Amino acid sequence: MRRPSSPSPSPTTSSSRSPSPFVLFLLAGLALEAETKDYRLAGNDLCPGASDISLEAEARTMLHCSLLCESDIYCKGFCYSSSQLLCRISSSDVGKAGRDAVATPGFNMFWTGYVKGFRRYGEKAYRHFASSRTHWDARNLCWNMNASLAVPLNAGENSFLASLVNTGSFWILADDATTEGVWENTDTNERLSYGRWRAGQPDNGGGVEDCAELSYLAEWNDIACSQTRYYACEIPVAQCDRRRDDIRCSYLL
Ligand SMILES: [Ca+2]
Ligand SMILES: [Ca+2]
Repeated sequence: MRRPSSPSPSPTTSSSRSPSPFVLFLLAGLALEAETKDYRLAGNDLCPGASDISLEAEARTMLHCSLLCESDIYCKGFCYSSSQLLCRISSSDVGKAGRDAVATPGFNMFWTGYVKGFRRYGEKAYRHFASSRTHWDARNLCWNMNASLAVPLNAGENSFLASLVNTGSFWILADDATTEGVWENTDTNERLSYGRWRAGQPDNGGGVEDCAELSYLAEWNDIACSQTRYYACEIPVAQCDRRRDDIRCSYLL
């Protein structure tokens, strides 16, 4: 399974005005409401092009529009008109930086992915999300942040990731769905050379356990990919370039 598209890391500034205090208030509320997505004004008088709109619906407020986006796991952004009370949802990457967006008077465009709170370890930074998802959906939510589901490649990374939680377990980017018993990075299909399995694992329980979880004890176990777990995303810090206004730099604590 491959990543469907390569997100662009360096947005241009198409936004000429700052969000109003009212919008900032709404965004602060959203940050509390939604653990996994937050939204940032990406441009005034802009919308993604018609072919990038997956849903148009009436919405009484920008908050309502954002909640439509929140409830759609593939939503990457929306534009909203407070005069027409119209909400347009997009699941495409194009609007993230305002590039390829279309001048649309009266609409403000918002984009997801400006998530802070990643903690650096070595050349990567990680954040744990306390939101239960399937393995597939967890991967998508990380992609929406220009990140990927985290996978420890050595003992140091494994311990650091596990230290993000005090209890339970969460998804990591590892599966043996292609060839039973051969554990791969789910995005790249590259075979993983590291794995710290709990004693007796992986056991492919019931013949259906093809995705890996990492416990707070820093041990791996295989479970069915359709189960829901919390998850952690990672970004490669080495690629974050502050001189180019790379949004991934803004994720770091
Ligand atoms: Ca298996
Ligand atoms: Ca198992």
